Amino acid sequence: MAKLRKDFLWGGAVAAHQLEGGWQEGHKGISVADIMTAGANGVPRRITDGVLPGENYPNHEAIDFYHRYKEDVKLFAEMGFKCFRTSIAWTRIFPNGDEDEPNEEGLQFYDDLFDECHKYGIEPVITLSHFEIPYHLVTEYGGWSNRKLIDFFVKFATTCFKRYKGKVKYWMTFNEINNQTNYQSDFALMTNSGLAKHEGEDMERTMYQAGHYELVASAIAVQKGHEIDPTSQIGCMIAMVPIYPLTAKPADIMAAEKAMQARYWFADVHANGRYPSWLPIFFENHNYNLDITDEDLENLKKGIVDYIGFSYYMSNCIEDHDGAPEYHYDEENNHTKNPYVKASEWGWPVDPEGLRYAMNWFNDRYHLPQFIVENGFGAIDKVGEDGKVHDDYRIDYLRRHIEQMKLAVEYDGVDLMGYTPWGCIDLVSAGTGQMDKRYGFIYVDKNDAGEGTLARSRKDSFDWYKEVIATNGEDL
Ligand code: P53
Repeated sequence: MAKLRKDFLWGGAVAAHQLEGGWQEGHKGISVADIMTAGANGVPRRITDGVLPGENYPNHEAIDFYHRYKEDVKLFAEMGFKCFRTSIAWTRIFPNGDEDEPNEEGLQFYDDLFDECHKYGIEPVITLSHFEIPYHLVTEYGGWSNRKLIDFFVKFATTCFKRYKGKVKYWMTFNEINNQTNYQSDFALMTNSGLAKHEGEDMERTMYQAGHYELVASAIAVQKGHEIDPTSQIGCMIAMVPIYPLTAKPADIMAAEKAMQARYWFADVHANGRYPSWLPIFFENHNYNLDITDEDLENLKKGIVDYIGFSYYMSNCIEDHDGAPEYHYDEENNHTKNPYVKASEWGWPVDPEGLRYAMNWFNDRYHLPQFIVENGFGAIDKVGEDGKVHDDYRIDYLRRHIEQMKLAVEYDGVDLMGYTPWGCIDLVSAGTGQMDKRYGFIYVDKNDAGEGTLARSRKDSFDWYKEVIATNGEDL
C-alpha cells in the first residue's frame, strides 16, 4: 500500500492581499483587492471605482502580515510546516502592471520573507496571480480582455523566476482560474480577470477570451520558468468543486458531465496543452470569433504544467435543466441542493468523500502529480474563558478530509505532493471581505468592524495540526 511521500509538503496557504495589509507600503500600487469593500454573510462585496473616501476596504490593513511576518512564520515553524503557500502581490513588483522596471522595495520584501521561511526549513510555494491584478491594468487596458496583458504577466513572472531562483522551487500561475466559469458574478470576473461588466457585452464570450489569454500567459510562463530554473515545478491552480448528477437519470448524468467540462476545460488546456474537442464547436455555434492564433496554440502545447494544484472545499449538484443538445451550463442558476450533504453556515456543502473523488478524477484525466493547495472550514470562532479558541468543528472538517486524501494516495495511487489548508492564520475572506469567517490554526484578534489588537494566539487546531505533521498524517 502506498503511503504519503516521506517529503510530503505539509503546510498552510494564504494570499498576499488577504493578509499583508501595507497596501501603500514600499511603493505598492493599487490592486483590484484594494477596491473591494467589506461584505457580510450573504452580502456581496462592492467593487468601487478606485479607492473612495468613507468606504471600508478590509484588505488595506488585513492582518498586517507585512510588518509581522517574522512572528507569523515562527508560529508556522512551531507547527512543523514544511512549506508555506502565499502569493506575490503583483502591485508590489509592478505597481501599475505596465512599467519597464520592477520596484526594488517590493522585490526585497519577498526576498526577506522567503529567507525567513528558509531559516526554519519552510519551502515557499508561490502563486503569481491570486485575485490581485494591478487596478491600472483594469482601467487602462480592460483587464484580461486585452492581449497586452500576456506580456505584462510574463514580464512579472520572469522577473520573479529570476529574482527568487534558488529560493522558490514551487510555483502556480493563476489562482482558481476557473472561478470565472461563473461569468455572471462581478466578483469572479474582477478577481480572476480584472473584468467589469458593460451594458450589452456578452460576458460569457469575454470570459472565454480572457481565459484564453491567461492560459497562453501561463504556458509561456511555464516555458520561461523552466528555462530560468530547470528544477522549478510550475503548476496550475484549479478551484475543484465537483458537480454531481442529482439522480441516476441519464439526462442528469449527462448534465453533470457537461457541467464538469464547462468548469474544467481550463485544467484540460493547462495539463493537456490543447483545447478539449467540444470547445471550438461551442465557440463556433455562438459566433464568438475569439482571438486565438496558431502561435498561441503552439505555446499551449509547449507550456504544460508540472502538477495540478487545486483547492477543495465543497461539491455541488445538478439535474438536467432544459434537455437542449448543447447542455449550456449556467453556474449561477443550475446548481441543485444535494440532499445527502450538509452545508456550512455560508452555504458551502461539506463533502469529504468529494475530495477523494476529485483526486481520482484529476488522476484519471491528467496523470500528473497533485498538490492540494487549499482546503478548510470557514467558521465563527469564539474565544473561550481560558482565552483560547476550541475549534473542534474545524479539526473535524480537516480530519475527515485528510482521511479521504490518504485513501486516494493509499488505495487509488494518486501521486500527492502536499497539503496546505487555507488560511492557516485568520485573514480577510476573499468572498465576503469578513474577518469573522475564520479558517486559521492561529487566531487573529480583529473582527468584521476592524476592531482588535491584531494579537496572534494558538487555537486547539494548532496543537492538533502540529501532531498531524509530526506523524506524517498517521495521528489524526
Ligand atoms: P472565502 C469561491 C469558491 C471556492 C473558493 O474563500 C474560493 C471562492 C472565492 O470566494 O476562493 C478560494 O475567503 C480562494 C481564496 C479564498 C478561499 O477560497 O470566500 O483561493 O482566496 O479566501 C476561501 O471564504
